[in-house]
Amino acid sequence: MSTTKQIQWFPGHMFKSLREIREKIKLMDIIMILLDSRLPMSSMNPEIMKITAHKPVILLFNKMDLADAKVLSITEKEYQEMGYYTLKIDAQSGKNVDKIHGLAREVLKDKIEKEESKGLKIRPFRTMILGIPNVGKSTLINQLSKSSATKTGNTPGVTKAQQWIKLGDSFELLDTPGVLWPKFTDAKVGYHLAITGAIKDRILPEDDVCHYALDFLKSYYPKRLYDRYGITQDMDYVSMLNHIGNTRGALLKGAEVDYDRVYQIILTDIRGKQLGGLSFDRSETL
Ligand SMILES: Nc1nc2c(ncn2[C@@H]2O[C@H](COP(=O)(O)OP(=O)(O)O)[C@@H](O)[C@H]2O)c(=O)[nH]1
Ligand SMILES: [Mg+2]
Repeated sequence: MSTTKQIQWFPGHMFKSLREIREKIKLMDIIMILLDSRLPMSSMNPEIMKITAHKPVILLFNKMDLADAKVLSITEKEYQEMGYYTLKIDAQSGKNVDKIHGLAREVLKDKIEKEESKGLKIRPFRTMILGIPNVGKSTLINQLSKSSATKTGNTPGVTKAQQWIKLGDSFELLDTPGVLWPKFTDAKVGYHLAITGAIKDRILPEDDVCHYALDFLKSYYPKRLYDRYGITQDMDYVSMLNHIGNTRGALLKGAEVDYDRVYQIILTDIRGKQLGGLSFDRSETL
């Protein structure tokens, strides 16, 4: 994948957002980087790893409910070995969101002890929530703001600095977009991003995306593919599409298969977990 293509896909506002992050980073107590659990490598922006190298960071593997738990745990360990604190979450249901503050306290333990020994009261941690488009930033922000035990008034520090948004009692969020572009290693990553909805459907031709998706499922999750659609191993791509179109009634007038609808069926099924938890980033595919 050429650099030109990459820049087309990830337009100016993402570069601007990175610049803003770089400028504001010194104000932060801790940084939250959201990764997509189905793509924990491709959803990590390479620049942000450098920018945050000397800051406390927690990696939140969001959409854990959509990933293949076994593969995810392996990748999580790899990140931990790199020195990252990690947590798997499902921001939509709220699963593990209540553990984020505890993890942040653990990461900031020394600083907290120092402040407490001076008799200082621990204030909410200042943070940024960063991640690629659609990874779940807004969903997490909503969950964290709900998680307040006591919805009391603002602390003076908050009202003074308008750009800080209070997230429950635990965090103050800097009002930056926090949108990063994903890591591109090769064309496969583009397909993974398209399948999971991180890049818009119209960027890559749906036909190619579905072709890739069915081949991928055939290699890594054959039983689930065959069970879901009644497909057999000997079917090639077009036969699979025809089979799905016919059995699902995705037909045009004259009983011709409506391929656009078949693509939608496949992508909607994958994204909606009809084929179970899937992991696209795996050492073999990167
Ligand atoms: N299944 C699942 N869906 C999620 C999760 N978190 C977010 N979503 C969905 O992912 C989509 C994008 O989320 P959003 O918060 O808008 O992403 P943002 O672009 O990073 O702000 C929405 O449809 C959310 O409902 C999660 O943990 N699990
Ligand atoms: Mg958002």
